[in-house]
Amino acid sequence: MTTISDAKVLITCPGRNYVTLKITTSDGVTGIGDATLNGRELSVASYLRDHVCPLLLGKDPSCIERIWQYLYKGAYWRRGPVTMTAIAAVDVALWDIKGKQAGLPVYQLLGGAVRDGVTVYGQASGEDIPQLLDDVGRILDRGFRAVRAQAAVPGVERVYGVPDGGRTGEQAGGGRPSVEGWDTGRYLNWVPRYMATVRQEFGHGFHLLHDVHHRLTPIEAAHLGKSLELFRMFWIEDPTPAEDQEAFRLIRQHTTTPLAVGEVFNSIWDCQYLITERLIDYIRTSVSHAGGISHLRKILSLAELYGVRSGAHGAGDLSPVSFAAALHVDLSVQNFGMQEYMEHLPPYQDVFKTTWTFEDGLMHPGDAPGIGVEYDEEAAARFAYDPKYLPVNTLADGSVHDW
Ligand code: CS2
Ligand code: MG
Repeated sequence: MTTISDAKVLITCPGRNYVTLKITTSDGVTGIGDATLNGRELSVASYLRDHVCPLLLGKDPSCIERIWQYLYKGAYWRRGPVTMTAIAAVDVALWDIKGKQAGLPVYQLLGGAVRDGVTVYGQASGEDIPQLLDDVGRILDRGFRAVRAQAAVPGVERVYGVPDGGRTGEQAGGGRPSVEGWDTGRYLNWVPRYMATVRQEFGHGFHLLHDVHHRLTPIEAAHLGKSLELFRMFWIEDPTPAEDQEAFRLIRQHTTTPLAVGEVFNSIWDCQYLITERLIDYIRTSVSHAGGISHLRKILSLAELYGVRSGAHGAGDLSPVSFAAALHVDLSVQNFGMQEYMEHLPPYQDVFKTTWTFEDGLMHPGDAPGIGVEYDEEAAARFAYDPKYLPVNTLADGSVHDW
């Protein structure tokens, strides 16, 4: 019988930190999974290295669901971002191995493609409205059919989604977490103004999205949703901190702007209420933070019953392995909605050799057996781990606010 003969954790920082699990079988097949949890990378690395890798040795790599249940139920302590990211890394590495053994891309093992390609949204931002408009134009010129728009808010020093120094998607920094400010009133006044100019300038022939990043109260989110209705948003994302799930009922009673949530969720139990009560339109859990391909498929099957579509998180702090895995899932589920594409920063491609393609706004994971990403360990060794934190948000009185 083929068994797992090695499982090791690889950490590298080609521009940003990525943790990768590499599993090797007794007949020499390797598979990789993303274990990156931005700003808390070493806890997942230790969870895997100290507690999971030793348990994998000698197991049959073909039993993906059985190993998943062994790690989930066997730990006794359940859920949480660290545990579920670690389990996800094992799951994706095992799907990668299964694909390579079968000589098939993973999406074929998941039932095959239900669409030609995966619609992804590009990221547009600006320090002011003219800059934002330029950026939206640039994204549309590249062929994207969907754009997320985020602009700086006059009077607020730094705002989520507007990169400092032009490194789109890079938010973590060295030393102690940087402190950003927040002002809900200014934000609520400003967003409809810039969305109006985006629609005036570019029309309605593309999907427009926006990430609120958990910053509003339910009634403020309801107000934002109403004020954006004319601009027909594809979604507003994370309008409120989603620990309070009943809040979405209030938002929904007031607005027809579609709601997306879930990037900080890590299990089907976090999604169940919002889905079954039909309080959201898109569920944004990711492969790498929600238990891997096996668990995400269960979440999406539940969502399909209730007309909720997928919208997987695809920030640059999820490694190319995670992004490729998401493309395989997106291609194979009926209730796909939209995939985020934040584009990884160079020199990531020194380490991660990918096979995905982007054409006319659609992505495809490629037809290489497995996930379609190879990891260059020699190159990875050149980029040492670099501790970084996400920013913290404070209000004018110094109290901490959701970032
Ligand atoms: C996000 C992320 O992509 C998104 O929608 O909200 O940028 C998020 O802030 C990061 O993944 C945090 O590490
Ligand atoms: Mg987000």
